[in-house]
Amino acid sequence: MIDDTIVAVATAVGKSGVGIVRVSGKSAIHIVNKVFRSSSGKSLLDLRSNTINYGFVERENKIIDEVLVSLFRGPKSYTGEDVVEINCHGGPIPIKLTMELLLTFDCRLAEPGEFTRRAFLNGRIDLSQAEGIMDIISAKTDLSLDAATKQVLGKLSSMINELNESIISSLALIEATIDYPDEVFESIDVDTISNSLNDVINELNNLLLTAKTGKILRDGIKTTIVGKPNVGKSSLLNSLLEQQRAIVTDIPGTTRDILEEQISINGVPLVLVDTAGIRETDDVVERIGVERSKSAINESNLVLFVLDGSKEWEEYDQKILELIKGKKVIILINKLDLPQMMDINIIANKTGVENIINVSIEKNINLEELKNEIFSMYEISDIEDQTMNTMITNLRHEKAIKDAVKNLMEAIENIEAGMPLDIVAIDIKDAWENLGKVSGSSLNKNIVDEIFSRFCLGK
Ligand SMILES: Nc1nc2c(ncn2[C@@H]2O[C@H](COP(=O)(O)OP(=O)(O)OP(=O)(O)O)[C@@H](O)[C@H]2O)c(=O)[nH]1
Ligand SMILES: [Mg+2]
Repeated sequence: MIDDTIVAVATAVGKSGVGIVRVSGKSAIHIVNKVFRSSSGKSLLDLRSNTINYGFVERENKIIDEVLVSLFRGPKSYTGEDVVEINCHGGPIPIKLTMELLLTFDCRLAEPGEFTRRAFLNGRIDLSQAEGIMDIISAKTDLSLDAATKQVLGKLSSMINELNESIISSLALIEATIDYPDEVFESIDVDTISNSLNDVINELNNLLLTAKTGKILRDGIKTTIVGKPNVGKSSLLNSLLEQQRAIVTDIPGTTRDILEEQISINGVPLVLVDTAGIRETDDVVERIGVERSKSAINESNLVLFVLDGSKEWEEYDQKILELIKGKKVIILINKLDLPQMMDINIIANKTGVENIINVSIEKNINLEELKNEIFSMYEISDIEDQTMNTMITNLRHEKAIKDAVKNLMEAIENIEAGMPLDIVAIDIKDAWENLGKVSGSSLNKNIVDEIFSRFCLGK
């Protein structure tokens, strides 16, 4: 039973139209009532649920801020408890003073994700819905948002719950046979059970097929731009971003540190990383930049290797090629507007890379082809169609479902091999438990705590 009251700022820090202080728990209404004077003269305790009330936050009869207070009485609230939201003016000082004042009463600062954790513990939402809420907040594109919203609306949960129901039915049949071997269930129908489990496996496998695209939508494709100094890496970042974000000059070694920006290509999020040109250098700052470029390569899903087509392939191009071995790579032979010293076929032979495009970043030649290449590489051309269906976007869900499929396959194998039914029952129970991890029903407290600790403050 949760019996303390929590408070946090629910909006981002900085200047804005409004800043919201959120209070949830048994004493939420009582506490806010002590600091809020409504213009109607009514006590917050007497006001109806789901109302917005105009008034003032006051400390010892002195006005701190003019506010709107939203009142939600539990259980029909975000957390399932009494929730009060104070809409202050969005400056840091009114919010800070209101927070300080509230904390002089019987409440404490919320931990990250604690409001949503309470919603989960009070049965308002399950874990996958809670994770979906976080994904909505950090959605990178409209399509990512779409997938997250579906998760919050419980599409994944209800599908998983249905499959778990079916697993339970099979388990019940087996358990009955174990408990009452001489009764009606004397001869268990092996085919019925394995068919039913097979249906569940098929559905889960279909769901697993969506995981690759789902993860791309949620996390984005981390794309690192590498190459020697002066080949046009920062120009590429600027061109894809359609803004002059990175400094571009004709001096080799312009970019010293890595620069990260996000773009959307037809709804697919790309996390673009511009790096310092890789070469041997005595300059300490540049050397650190080069080291950072190398670790950015390791962390990326896709590498865009930029070459200067107006120059010949040389030692540093070769060295970079070795650094990006094993990565998904697209080579861009840049500066197509200048006389060319590189031949696309020779570069293909030299590097073994299949995806090579001649471009001029400055003159915007063939950059559309680069986008198409990324699309076909990740098989995401039909991404909008895919998002119509229920998707898995979360690694944790993917693992739980994969484990459940494994358990069910073992169960079928054992049942068909005529193994004792109590052994089969163990596999089926494991499958049920693994699927339950998606909604959080079968997770222990530590794991749940760990998941919510990754949420942001005030949510
Ligand atoms: N002719 C021509 N010049 C280009 C093209 N793309 C970039 N450049 C020029 O190449 C020079 C280097 O461009 P940057 O984008 O700064 O190169 P970089 O790879 O980021 O260089 P470092 O940050 O030093 O590693 C600039 O003078 C650009 O204007 C192109 O397509 N054609
Ligand atoms: Mg640069």
